[in-house]
This record gives sequence, C-alpha cells and structure tokens, in this order.
Amino acid sequence: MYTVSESAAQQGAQVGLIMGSDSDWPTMEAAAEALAEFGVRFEVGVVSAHRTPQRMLDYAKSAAGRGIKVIIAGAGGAAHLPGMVASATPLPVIGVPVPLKYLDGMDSLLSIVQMPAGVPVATVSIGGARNAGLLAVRILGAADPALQRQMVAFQDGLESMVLDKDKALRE
Ligand code: RP5
Repeated sequence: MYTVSESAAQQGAQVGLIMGSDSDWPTMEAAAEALAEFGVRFEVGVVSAHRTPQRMLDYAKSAAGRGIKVIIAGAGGAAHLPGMVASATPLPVIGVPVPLKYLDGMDSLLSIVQMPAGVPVATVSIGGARNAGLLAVRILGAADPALQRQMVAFQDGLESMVLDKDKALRE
C-alpha cells in the first residue's frame, strides 16, 4: 500500500503518476502498485487541470527534462488533465478515467478518450489504473531488456494462473 506522501519523494523517477485530486488516489493506487511490482521508480502528485492550471503546465513542461519517461494521469468527471498534459509534453501519456458518484465514469472516459488528432492519450478502461501501470512498464521495457524480460515472466505467470484454474475446475 502506498500513500501519496510516501511515493512523492522518490528520486530518479521514470514515471510521473498524477491525478486531479487526492480523492482519485483509491483508484490510482493500483497503478502505483503495478509499477512497484516491477521495481519502476515513480513520483506521485496531485495536479488539477481546473484548480491548478499553471501547476499542470509547469509539471507537463518540466517532466521530460527531469527524466520522466511516461506520465500516467487520472481524473474524474470533466477529466481534462490527461489531454491537457499531453498537449504540453512530448512524453507518452496514459489516461485513467476515474469513476465518480454519477454517470459511472462514462463522463471521465469520454473526456479522456476522444482526443483530437495530433495529441494522443493512451486511454485505459474506467478505473483501469493497474493496466495503466502495466502499460507504462511495457513502454519503458521497449528500451530496457531487463524490464521487458520481467514483463514476459509476468505474462507467463498470467498464463500459468489460468491453466491452474482450468485444471482445478476439471479435477
Ligand atoms: C477531478 O474532479 C478530479 O480528478 C476528481 O476525480 C474530481 C473530484 O475532485 P474532488 O472534488 O474530490 O477534489 O478534477
């Protein structure tokens, strides 16, 4: 389990894990856990597109220069954070639609996924923060053979898990 404050201080972070509000953390925590499973260093922060627009731009514009390779951005409702961050950084941005009380996260999904040509955001499923973390690992793994081998082992583990369940079902 991670708290925002514990994770925020990591040195040499490769992934920037940001969210529009601390209320997004229960959803976004799964991304942090996935990154930690692979030993990927990350930083965590609350960056609101609407409440702290300048902070958002400062974060997006400085991320690549600080060594960040991938940004995971989660937001709910009128979820403009991932798209706006993508507009101000050359880094790959993964958007996580955070489900809120109303509309079951469809508002978050549609706010994030329907980007104009030229400004891509790789959008995962509603509440799909774990896959956001795993996708960040895959992106980093493309230039890091050791990390890619870890991903292959993880995928082998998924296969074994399913085969074991299948076997148990038929026993
Ligand atoms: C969004 O507004 C945040 O990403 C969050 O999902 C939502 C609600 O924020 P709070 O009112 O809980 O701070 O910008």
